[in-house]
Amino acid sequence: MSIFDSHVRGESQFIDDLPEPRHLLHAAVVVSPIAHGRLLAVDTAVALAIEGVVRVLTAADISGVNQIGGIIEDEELFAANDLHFIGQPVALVLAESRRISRRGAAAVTLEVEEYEGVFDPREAAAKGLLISGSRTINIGDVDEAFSRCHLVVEGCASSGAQEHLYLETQGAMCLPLEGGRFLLHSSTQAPTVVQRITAKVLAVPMQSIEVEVKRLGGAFGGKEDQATPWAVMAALGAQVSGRPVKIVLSRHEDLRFTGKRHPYSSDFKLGLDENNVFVAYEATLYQNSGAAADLSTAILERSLLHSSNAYLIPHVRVTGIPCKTNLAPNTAFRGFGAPQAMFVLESAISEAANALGIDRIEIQRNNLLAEGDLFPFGMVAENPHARRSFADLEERHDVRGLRKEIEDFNMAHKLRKRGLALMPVCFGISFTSTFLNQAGALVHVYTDGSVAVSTGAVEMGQGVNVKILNIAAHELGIPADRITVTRTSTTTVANTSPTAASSGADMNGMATQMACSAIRKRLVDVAAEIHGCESMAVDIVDGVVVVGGKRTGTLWNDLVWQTYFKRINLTAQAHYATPGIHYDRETETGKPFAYHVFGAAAIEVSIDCLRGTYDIDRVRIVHDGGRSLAPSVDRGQVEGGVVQGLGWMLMEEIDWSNGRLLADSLSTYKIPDIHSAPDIECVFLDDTANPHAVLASKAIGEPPFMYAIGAYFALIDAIKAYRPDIKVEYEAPMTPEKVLKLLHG
Ligand code: LUZ
Ligand code: MOS
Repeated sequence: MSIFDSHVRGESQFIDDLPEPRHLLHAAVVVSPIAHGRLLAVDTAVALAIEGVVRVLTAADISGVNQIGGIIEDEELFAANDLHFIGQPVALVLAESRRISRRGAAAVTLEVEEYEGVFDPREAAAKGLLISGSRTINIGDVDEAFSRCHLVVEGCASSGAQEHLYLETQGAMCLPLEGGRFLLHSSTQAPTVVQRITAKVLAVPMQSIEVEVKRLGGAFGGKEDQATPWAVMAALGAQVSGRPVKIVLSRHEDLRFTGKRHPYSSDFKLGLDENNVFVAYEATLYQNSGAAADLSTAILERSLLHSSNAYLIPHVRVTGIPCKTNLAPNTAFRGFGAPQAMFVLESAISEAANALGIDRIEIQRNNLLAEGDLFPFGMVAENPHARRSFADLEERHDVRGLRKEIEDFNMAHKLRKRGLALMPVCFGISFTSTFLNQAGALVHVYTDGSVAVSTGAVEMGQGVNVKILNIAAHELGIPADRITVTRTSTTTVANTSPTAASSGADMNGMATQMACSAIRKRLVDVAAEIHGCESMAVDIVDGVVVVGGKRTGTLWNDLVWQTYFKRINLTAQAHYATPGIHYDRETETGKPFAYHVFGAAAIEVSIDCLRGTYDIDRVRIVHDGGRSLAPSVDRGQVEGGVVQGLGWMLMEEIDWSNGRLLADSLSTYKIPDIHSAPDIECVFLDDTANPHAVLASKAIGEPPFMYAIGAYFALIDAIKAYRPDIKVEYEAPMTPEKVLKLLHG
């Protein structure tokens, strides 16, 4: 039995599947039609005349503050005066049915004055349009170091946006309760954020808002911050109307209204010595943040902290600039700024390899982190498996032999060329905002021996509940089928961090283990009393009390009942705060991460030189996964992460025309499907028990995404086999159209 069985049977409920309460109102959003300008008037008369339209809410209906910005207070729930992007919410239509609410929204007319918009991050930076100040991490003496380099290469690299395309679109349903309280079902990764912002907008205390999350139909970062506005709107509608309100975005709305992965445009300069060892690296990252901060500053911080990836570079200066443009605020997406920064360095490595006329792999292998090396922010690399995973990968798949085989193939074939690239990954685990690294769990053992575990973690298909279940079963010594992991609720576990930063199982799992351990201790003491022995001699294995290594006749259920009978607490709450992490934003130094995840991938591609089409033939990975809490879940995360990364690097092209999203439906926006999912094989390094996470495990969610960066460079490798002297602009995604232009342009 897996907790995903209900998915297969179609029984899993998402927001739009919840039973609809009586008197439910449906809400639809009215948005800005222009990218930049002023809102002069909102005319709701025609909409209100439609039968079934109940109310139209605007900024004027907000009893608290019209402000939903989390890190920086720069984002209104409903635009009051100024319009900053196409798709920015202006009003909310409440109606008796979803269809009528949409008709009502279409009937609201906005009178606007349009201004020129800014869409390019470099243009925004030149005009001083920033979300907040730029930041620079710095180690060594970069200027001096460049002056003594054997080779210095410079260039630009840019990577595009990416749509999250979670299967379940954004949505929420709010039920007004008695006493001015609200029950808010939200498809969010961050129930506490939704609770806090809703309370602020509604001008009620947080205790009056109960946010409940059963599961999400995918999120990928897209519901870390951007599930909030819709939840707040549903709650505001419930507060104003006194009726339950549901809002669920259509796919088309979701694509147009919500932010994406941040596009970055960057300058790089990389210096090497005569042994091809990195000496100095300088980069400026222009982040296209969109029209409001959202999580952009945190994402930029993670970019800076991953700008040297798995490499040792002694002299580094990297500056990140969060540029304010008239696009929907861009937001968290698996990798959280790290992929963008890693792409820049890999582009620089490519330039260096070109200049030297050698394989990129020679440079990569030469510069991987070793024990005790320093990251540019002063953290010491501890147990870095960068060299080991890279070497293991090269050996296991005979990369030298493979290179030769590819060269032979390319000599023998004129119109089909193969390419190869390797990609090492080093990803820091912990929220870069240290205070977010805390989690909670509440565990109840009931008198029939069944167990309910609640944590702050949100299940979004990543399998965190399976892991928590396994941890509880392990700690209590009972079969997993005696345990259930309940919904996530701000009433059972309070003040939670978003389920994000790959840390959901690490932190909530640790809290679960602590709570289970406390209950187990009480049970063991009772068992010792029953059997007249020391607690030390007692164990619980497979639901049976074991004394001195021998199974007794006392079963888990008896033990639980006897413990209850003795009036001993069968509930425990625990709080976990990741120890030993800190970061100083003044000096840009510290130990922001509990540990790093390492690994390496080899990606093989082949291109059709007449058409520009290509195949990803093979992805081979060696991944440092610690001791897995759920091996099939981890394998799934690696495979899914790689395929999602391939989408970003290769095929998902997002463009805007004057701020209007061009590919705004699934007929024009294409993500990898089963046919474009390559043959992926992942070997997990053994004996890499991690001392910094629960049961020696390692976080899995985000790191594999970045292996896919190798595919971009494998394609360049293949293109160069056809046109050796081609000058490449490092602009991702590498669509077949771009490949064709490079081959024949
Ligand atoms: N979210 C966040 C994240 O708020 N802080 C982080 O450091 C982070 N990292 C990865 C993904 N989401
Ligand atoms: Mo995130 S990108 O919500 O872990």
